[in-house]
Amino acid sequence: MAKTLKEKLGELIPRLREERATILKDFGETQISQVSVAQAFGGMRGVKGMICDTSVVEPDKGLIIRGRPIMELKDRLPEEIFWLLLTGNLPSADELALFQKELKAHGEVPNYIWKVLKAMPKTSHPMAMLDTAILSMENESAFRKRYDEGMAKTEYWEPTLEDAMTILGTIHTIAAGIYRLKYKKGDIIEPSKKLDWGADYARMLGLPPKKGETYAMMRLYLVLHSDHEGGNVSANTCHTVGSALSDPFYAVSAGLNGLAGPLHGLANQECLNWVLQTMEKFGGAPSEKQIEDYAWETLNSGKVIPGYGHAVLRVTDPRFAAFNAFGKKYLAKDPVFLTVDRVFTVVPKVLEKQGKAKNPWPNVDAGSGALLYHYGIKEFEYYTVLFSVSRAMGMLSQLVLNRALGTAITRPKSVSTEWIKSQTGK
Ligand code: HAX
Repeated sequence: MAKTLKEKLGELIPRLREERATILKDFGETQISQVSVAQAFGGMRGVKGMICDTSVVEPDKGLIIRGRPIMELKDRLPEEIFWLLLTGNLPSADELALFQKELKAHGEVPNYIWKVLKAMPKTSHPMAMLDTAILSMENESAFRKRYDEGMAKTEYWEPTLEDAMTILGTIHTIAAGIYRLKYKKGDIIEPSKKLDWGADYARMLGLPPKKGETYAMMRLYLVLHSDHEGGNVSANTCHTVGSALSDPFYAVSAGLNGLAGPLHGLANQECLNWVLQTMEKFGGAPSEKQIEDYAWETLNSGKVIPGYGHAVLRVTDPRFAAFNAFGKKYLAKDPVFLTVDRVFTVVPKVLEKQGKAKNPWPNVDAGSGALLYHYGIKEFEYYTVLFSVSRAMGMLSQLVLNRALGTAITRPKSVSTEWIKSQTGK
């Protein structure tokens, strides 16, 4: 008989705890990283100081989830990815069906969430709306209730998983509701009993299915954005807040607040904006020369070119490549997609010539917007909400594992500039 995710984790967690105890006992004093003054001033880039088992990002390969390069996973369902992130294996067909059923059973959005959202200013950013909704839903937290009743540390992961199911079961419905409220698209659409998570999100947004293409695009989008190891702003913030035993509603809402920054998740809204600006300036899909001129204009005015560069990656992001391949298959003649594709030919050369960015290649945000735009989501300030629905899987799987392994409260040591000067003799 198929096992539930909780049963699977219940079998796995004792082994993980044992492994961690052995590593700490045998290698606890082994050095794995050093920190330079530049790293201390520079966002701790490259400092190895935390554990994340759900995925790794290799500078020359990109995202690898549990040993599988993201390109191998691009045709999977997001629900399979969540299971993989947590357990290290893909679910069987029966396990997947059971998990999807469970997720739907957690799918009711409390009515007060819609009231909170409707009370927000009409000009609120959709990310502020999503983060507020998730935070407001803290009222539902199983973790908080169990903690208040008094639970053993070894049980922390169980209500964390329960909260994760509640967040994942509802976040796509909330996100779709925000879209329809904010952009006056009509009544909020109720979740379906039949469709999978990704397809249902597309349906609740009110997008025409276009023979299932829209559903396929949404599944791909949700798979590609699901996780990006533990040190990025949203994952790291969620981890830090969760490490204080704040429940998943607090932690995920906090992580999403980080995702709302233009150097992180908001880059996708900035990115399509930049592409549309070039199109507006040149009256349609611009030529390579026109894109080159506009890229220099952007750089010379002291701005970054959104969608390019990365703190870790040093090659074209495979997630960009996956979006680009989808675009070439289904919307090759779309002028916005054509422009994105042309920007890809031109901008890396411009950034290389400028010589500042360590990575001149596109990241995930450079490619996703053209697809969303094509399938009818024209309000690009909404794009980070789509990213958030997906990234909730990564943040939540990391949270559950950290509670299972009893990861300590985050507390790195900061030093003062005076201390740095005293160490360097200046
Ligand atoms: N355009 C212009 N300049 C860029 C650049 C770009 N796309 N990418 C990097 N640079 C510049 C940096 O601003 C920095 O300049 P200063 O020395 O004047 O400060 C210099 O090149 C070195 O930066 P880096 O070491 O290559 O990059 P960082 O690790 O500091 O930053 C960023 C990584 C992703 C924030 C950066 O590449 C950037 O701002 N890119 C554009 C915004 C973007 O696409 N963000 C999304 C990233 C993916 C993500 O997290 N999505 O959620």
